[in-house]
Amino acid sequence: YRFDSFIVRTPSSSVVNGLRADDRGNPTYAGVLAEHAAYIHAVSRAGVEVTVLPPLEAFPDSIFVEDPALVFPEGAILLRPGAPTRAGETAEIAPVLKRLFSSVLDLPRGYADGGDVLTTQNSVMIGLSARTNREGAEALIESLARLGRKGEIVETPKDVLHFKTDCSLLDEETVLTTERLERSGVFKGFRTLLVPAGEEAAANALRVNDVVFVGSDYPRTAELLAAKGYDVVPLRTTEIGKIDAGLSCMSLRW
Ligand code: CIR
Repeated sequence: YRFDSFIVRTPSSSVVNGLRADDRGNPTYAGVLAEHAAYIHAVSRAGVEVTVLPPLEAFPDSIFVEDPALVFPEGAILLRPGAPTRAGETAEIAPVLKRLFSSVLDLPRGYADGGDVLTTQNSVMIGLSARTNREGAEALIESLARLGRKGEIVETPKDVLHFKTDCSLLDEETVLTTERLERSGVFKGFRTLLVPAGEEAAANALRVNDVVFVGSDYPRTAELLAAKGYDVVPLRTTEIGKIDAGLSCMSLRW
């Protein structure tokens, strides 16, 4: 959760057509732009340098740069997003990563979305989901090994978009998660904090250096984290939430 650098991508006007499981109406373009701008401002204040990539009209979900790649201080891995409309995002981010990282690997087969990947100190958890299949997860373990990282395959709760939709790392020992994911037992060895019932979407929080960003629609989660001693900063995710996104999705971090 200690980061120096972020990559984000400016939303294109096509973002209003982003993928979603349940249609609660399109987000507004102005609203997404405002949430994105506030995110850049807030993470910059948390002490990271932000590279802002240009919008891509052809890819409505390309604002969610977390999904087509994985980054570590020691190198990057280009992924193969599981949604057909997002597959082309990898080729768009590849040249940027090749400029910034000396080692950039390709996922050789299968499908994997970065939203399914939780990096902790000792391992990289890869959640199987509708976007990440076993073939992709196994291939990713091989790529991670080439970067000196250990990968492990875990399950994402049914009907949850991504593994990280339901969890985020608060510090080396602590994970914020939902009751349904914690029940699966994946976080053995971690201290877990559960988001209050009704605030499941708050589990996709984002720890950056000394602060924890939490969706501003989830006051009870913010209160819980503040009571545990975290420095909580609320960020609006109302519009991006309509296309199933949270705070981690909008950046690549290392
Ligand atoms: C999608 O369905 O792919 C986008 N509408 C949302 C992606 C959110 N990304 C993430 O959780 N890493």
